Amino acid sequence: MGDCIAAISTPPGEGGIAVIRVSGESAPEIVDKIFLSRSGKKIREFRSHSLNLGYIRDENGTLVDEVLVSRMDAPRSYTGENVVEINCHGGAVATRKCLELVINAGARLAEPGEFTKRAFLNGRLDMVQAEAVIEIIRARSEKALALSTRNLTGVLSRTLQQVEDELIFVNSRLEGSIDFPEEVGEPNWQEIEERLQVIEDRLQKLAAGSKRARVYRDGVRVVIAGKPNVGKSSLLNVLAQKEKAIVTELPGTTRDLIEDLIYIRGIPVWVTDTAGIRETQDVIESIGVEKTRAALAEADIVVFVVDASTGIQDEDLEIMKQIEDKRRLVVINKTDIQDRCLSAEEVRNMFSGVQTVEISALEETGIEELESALEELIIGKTDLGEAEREMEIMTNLRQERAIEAALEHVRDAIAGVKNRQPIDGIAVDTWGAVSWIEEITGKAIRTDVMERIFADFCIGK
Ligand SMILES: Nc1nc2c(ncn2[C@@H]2O[C@H](COP(=O)(O)OP(=O)(O)O)[C@@H](O)[C@H]2O)c(=O)[nH]1
Ligand SMILES: [Mg+2]
Repeated sequence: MGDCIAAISTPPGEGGIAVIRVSGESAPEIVDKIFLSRSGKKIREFRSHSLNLGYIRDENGTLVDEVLVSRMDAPRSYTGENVVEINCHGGAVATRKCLELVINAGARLAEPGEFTKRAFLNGRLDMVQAEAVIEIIRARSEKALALSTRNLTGVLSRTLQQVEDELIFVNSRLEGSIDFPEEVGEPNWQEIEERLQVIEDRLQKLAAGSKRARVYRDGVRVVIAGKPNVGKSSLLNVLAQKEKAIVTELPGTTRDLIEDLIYIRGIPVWVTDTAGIRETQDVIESIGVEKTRAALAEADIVVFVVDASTGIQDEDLEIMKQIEDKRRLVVINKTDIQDRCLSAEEVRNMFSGVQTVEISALEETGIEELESALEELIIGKTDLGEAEREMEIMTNLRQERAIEAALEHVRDAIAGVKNRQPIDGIAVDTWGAVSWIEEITGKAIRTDVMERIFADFCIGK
């Protein structure tokens, strides 16, 4: 540390503006070497957190770009160090040239994530917040973005802090009894157990909430299945709001898998339209049917489409058998046709109470209901209480594993208390839980883990 780093912090390519971020003790002096302000002032003389117009010039005094320069003094900056940001006109060549001049003036090119790493090391962000920065950059839906932003503001950190405080309190009771058996005596086992149970409950809710939140980041695979001509491709087109798949009145039109990313109530959903499953002599169609089987095996959720105008036929029964162990939903399509011969009740009776939704892909009715049913199938119940929503927190795999590990230690500790095991064994578990929590927040993170996390960032962040 200590040296001054620089990078282009805006995405590559042409844009309205590009920002070069320079961070380090000597950032103002370095940029001063190449900056000529309109007011004639040096950057050092600017007020902190103000914008100043001027020019970047090269070694020969030639002007490279007209820029706005801001200075943010330590510790009130992104990294917690002195930061100077140069807002260039977005041209790729001029921006690169400015960066080159900053480097020649004494800064070093930043590594991926190095700005955020410095923010962490300077205590501006904890590890959860630093990781939230990655998630925010990558968020693919508004809901995912909102959940990650909550982490940046410290919701997860605060929750973990409370759990840690509770654990440390329990520990102090246990250690007191270990270190001063004469004075302190036996711990109050009932109190310890109750407190541990509260901790278990919180961690448990956190684990469940983060699994739910993960769906918003990673999305799910939904496969539309059914016999030929029931309206699978029509349904995909309605969901995707575009003509993604070819629709004809000929059975066996769709032969290849057709996939699209759509958003259902903020959840990224990869929907796959498949070839209708049936016995066929057509070589191409039979390859399609094979692919369909493979897609079904990988699906998180299967939307099984049946045709209200034909009723349930042997082919439908066959398909239902193939998806028996899947999370699924039966969509009764073509309900616009007058002489329909299939009711939702019949379907439920036939398929042991499976959930049904009636739609018409042609007239686009029932689509709202279908989306609600899918949302519920994907994230479980949707009428969550305030407390459960609070626990809907974006975690990544590392954090999720650490929460699970902490939870396991707490459960072992509770079992230990119940079975009146030796105090020091129980204390080992409660300390174990603490150390997993500190691994998440970064208080006790290993250097190699930290390096790996920041390496995941892009340059300029
Ligand atoms: N009346 C009616 N016809 C539909 C509906 N959905 C699809 N179709 C028609 O059914 C035929 C087959 O549709 P398609 O989407 O290609 O079915 P797929 O083979 O399951 O993909 C086409 O002629 C569609 O226009 C619907 O809701 N109502
Ligand atoms: Mg089709």
